[in-house]
Amino acid sequence: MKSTLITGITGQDGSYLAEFLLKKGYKVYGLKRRTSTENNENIGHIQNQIELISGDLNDLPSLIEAIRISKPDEVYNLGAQSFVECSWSQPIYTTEITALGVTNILEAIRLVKPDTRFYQASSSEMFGKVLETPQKETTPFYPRSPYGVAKVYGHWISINYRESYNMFTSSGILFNHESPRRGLEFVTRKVTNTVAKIKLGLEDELRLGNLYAKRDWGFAGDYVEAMWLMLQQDQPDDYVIATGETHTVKELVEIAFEYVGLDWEKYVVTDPKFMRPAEVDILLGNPQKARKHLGWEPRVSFEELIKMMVDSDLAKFK
Ligand code: NAP
Ligand code: F7E
Repeated sequence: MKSTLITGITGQDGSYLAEFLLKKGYKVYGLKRRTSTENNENIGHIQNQIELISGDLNDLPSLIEAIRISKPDEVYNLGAQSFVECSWSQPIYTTEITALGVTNILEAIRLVKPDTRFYQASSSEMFGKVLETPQKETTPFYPRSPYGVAKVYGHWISINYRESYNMFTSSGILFNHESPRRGLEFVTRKVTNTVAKIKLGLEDELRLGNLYAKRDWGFAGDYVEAMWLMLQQDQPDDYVIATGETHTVKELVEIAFEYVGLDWEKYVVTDPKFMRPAEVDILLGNPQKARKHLGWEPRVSFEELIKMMVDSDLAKFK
């Protein structure tokens, strides 16, 4: 039985990946930081099948201990301060977890079990003020937020450990991926959650920032399979994971309101509070390499994704 350690197991991707690896027959360990109240909403349904280890990406001894306990064949480093907007209000903290945290977990692996295969959760936010469209593995990075800068560090330190120590480290440059388990502050879930509330008479407006930003949005359940595929290859490498389609925030809003039979223009209010100091205007990924080498394809379309999320939020409030 293969053993795996997932950092960020309580998050959106961590929970889908844990489910996926359990189905593949893995023994699944998850690193979980201490919180004052329970936040096991995403993993409650599989909690008796996984083993949680207390630790923090900012605390090297706890990571060393987690590697000792789990003796992993594969580590998936999904833990991060992942909300771009928050990275301006907490830039040092974001750097400590999202950038330096990667070195901490790589060091723990190098010291305890260097033959472990390692996945780093890199991000399309590294492309930022894009230097070419669509973006692919060779597109130069131009991050636009402290989060994006931290992810560039995490990406390069993973490559550096591959080249310095011959460790098996692969990075997935994942474009935005969403699901009913997405955090409520991210725009897709903010929209679907508020649309559900408006439909049920629990809310009367939706306040948003830039409606014209474009993103390449896919379904998180599809994307975790690509993470696993990267670690099953003969050689470590880096891959763009995306749908190859881009849509504006406005299109997302239109689909969600139309699905419940409401006119979005009656409810959406533009609020400067949600505008960013530096915006990423357009992201559009080219997933050719993943298609060719991993045989990976996204399955859920943009429209299906939004409808799935609206349905889930409606069911929750009903
Ligand atoms: P998420 O839902 O925000 O989950 C982040 C996870 O990291 C949570 O489990 C969180 O734990 C954990 N975490 C935060 N600080 C930590 C710390 N100091 N020590 C240990 N764990 C910590 O993010 P996601 O959407 O699942 O994304 C997974 C990874 O992919 C992240 O690295 C993200 O930056 C990256 N990524 C995401 C996307 C996307 O579109 N979703 C795209 C590209 C890359 P708590 O539950 O305790 O907060
Ligand atoms: O914003 C615009 C906002 O916060 C998307 C993370 O998973 O994907 C995610 O980062 C767009 C931006 O995601 C609101 O300005 C308008 O242009 O949902 P988001 P993100 O910043 O793209 C990448 C790939 C990651 O790696 C990150 O971890 O939507 N927008 N109005 C808004 N965004 C939010 N959050 N809230 C608004 O009210």
